[in-house]
Amino acid sequence: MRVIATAGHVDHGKSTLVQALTGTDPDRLIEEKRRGLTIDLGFAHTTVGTEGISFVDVPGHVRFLRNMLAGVGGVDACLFVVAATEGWKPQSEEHLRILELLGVTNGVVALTKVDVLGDPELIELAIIEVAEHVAGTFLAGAPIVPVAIPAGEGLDRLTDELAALARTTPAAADRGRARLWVDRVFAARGSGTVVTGTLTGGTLATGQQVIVEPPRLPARIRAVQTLGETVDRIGPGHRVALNLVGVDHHAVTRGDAVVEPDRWWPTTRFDASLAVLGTLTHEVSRRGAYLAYIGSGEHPVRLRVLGAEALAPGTTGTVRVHLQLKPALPLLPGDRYILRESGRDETVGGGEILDVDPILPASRARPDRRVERVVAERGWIDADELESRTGERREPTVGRWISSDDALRKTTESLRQRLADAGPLGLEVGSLDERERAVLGTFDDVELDGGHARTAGAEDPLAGHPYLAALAAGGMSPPAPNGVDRGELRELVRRGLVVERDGQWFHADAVMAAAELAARLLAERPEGFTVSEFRDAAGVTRKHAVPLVSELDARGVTRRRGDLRVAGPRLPA
Ligand SMILES: Nc1nc2c(ncn2[C@@H]2O[C@H](COP(=O)(O)OP(=O)(O)O)[C@@H](O)[C@H]2O)c(=O)[nH]1
Ligand SMILES: [Mg+2]
Repeated sequence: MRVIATAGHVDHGKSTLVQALTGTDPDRLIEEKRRGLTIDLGFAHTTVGTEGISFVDVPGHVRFLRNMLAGVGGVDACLFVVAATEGWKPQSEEHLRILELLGVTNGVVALTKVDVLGDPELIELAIIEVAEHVAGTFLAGAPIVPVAIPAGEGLDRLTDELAALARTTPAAADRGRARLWVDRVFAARGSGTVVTGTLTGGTLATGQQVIVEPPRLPARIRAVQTLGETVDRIGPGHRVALNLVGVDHHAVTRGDAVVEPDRWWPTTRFDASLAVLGTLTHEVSRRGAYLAYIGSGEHPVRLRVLGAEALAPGTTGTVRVHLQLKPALPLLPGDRYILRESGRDETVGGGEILDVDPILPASRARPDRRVERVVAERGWIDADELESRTGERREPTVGRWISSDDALRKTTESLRQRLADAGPLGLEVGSLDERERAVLGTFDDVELDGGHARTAGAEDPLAGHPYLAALAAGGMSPPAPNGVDRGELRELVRRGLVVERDGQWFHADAVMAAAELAARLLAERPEGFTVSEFRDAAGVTRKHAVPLVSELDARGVTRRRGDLRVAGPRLPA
């Protein structure tokens, strides 16, 4: 299956040709039939040889160019129509430029109305003229097939050429990321909202949850149709109608997109390349009322030329595009757009979207399509975030993060430095951000202990802590921890080297000595001892005797009975 758009000046025979090839009149509106003029997009399909072709028939009249633009996004190839009687006309030129800017690379040309022209020599001349106009474009060398539609002349050959076109045009790419730019919305009797479009990028299936952007409306696909048939699922490169549950048809408009939830990063501004048409008679700068045609939509935009003030006709540069009405569009690098100037009503050029989430100020932005640039500008980016912004999945560098080499090196170096500078306790892991923690996890010489990270094998600096020595020397009347780092003190307590009770700090050995003293006292007086008796026996003041005795109670060495301490279950023998 290939989706092929018609193109060419008004009245040159596009719709008549589609009808002749498919048997379906693409002009479906009453007004179109009355005026004999295509206003909006028309659709028809046929099979040539073994290949299915869906035609998107576009209006040729300049007044309906926006409808033409809504139809040509996502098509695989074009059927370019030029009437032999009139030859190359303004919208022949404009449509060709637009298709080229949109990245269409394949097509055939039909030279219509050769029956009116009659003279074979004039027909030859008309073919040569068309060949000259398409020289240097993607249509250079494409077959130019003379046809006389009323008599059916040339239609067999055109059909053969279309079959060859369908065979040689690459199938629409499947990136596992479906997007359907909506070109029609209507309410189907009894079944809610139906949207149609050319499906690109991936597969959609019945029952699937989707989201309509930019209104950001969740919906479920109740039914999928293509070529008038109901199917369970449909891949890229097809004309598709989706029956959506959960959205009102008034809430969806042409230009919206149906996408899978959570996979996109809808944006209201982007950086893009801009190729300015050589036929333009003036430079392109930020001054001007511009319209950007993206997907099937038309959006007023503000423009900032990057790295220069203006772009001359025939040159290509980069621009930052701000969507003025702030619709957040689900875009990806590689998407094409067309830029028109609404004041002058002229096509200015077009290009490729390069960055859907530009983070550098316009003065410094140098966008291109490289994923590495997106990573480098940020240093660190979550793998899912990177995918939503580039459409590409990259293996995380550490944890769920992808980092530039530079950012990883800087983080590694600073972590190493901080570990070295951390002092006896080690580096507090809680003080690190998520990325630093992920990098720390890759150091295999680092051990984690009580929320601190220390280089393994390094001698335990707390063992020789000066306060420990002072406490040991003080015995049961130790010095207060004046000037001792609170974190270090906490760590000494946590490791059981120091005991804290009621605001007093003791060496663990002093508590052991107190327990032995209690055992001796109780051997003498099994009925119990008072705090004062303990104080006198230990040769300390009340300040230390009270917390020591409470520590013994807490440990079960002693038990309190009135004013006395009696033997507890853990009294040393
Ligand atoms: N005699 C003759 N008339 C043609 C031919 N192709 C198109 N026409 C007529 O040209 C007019 C415009 O055709 P239409 O398909 O509406 O042009 P479009 O605007 O390009 O879609 C119609 O009246 C057609 O019948 C042709 O090959 N020979
Ligand atoms: Mg038409």
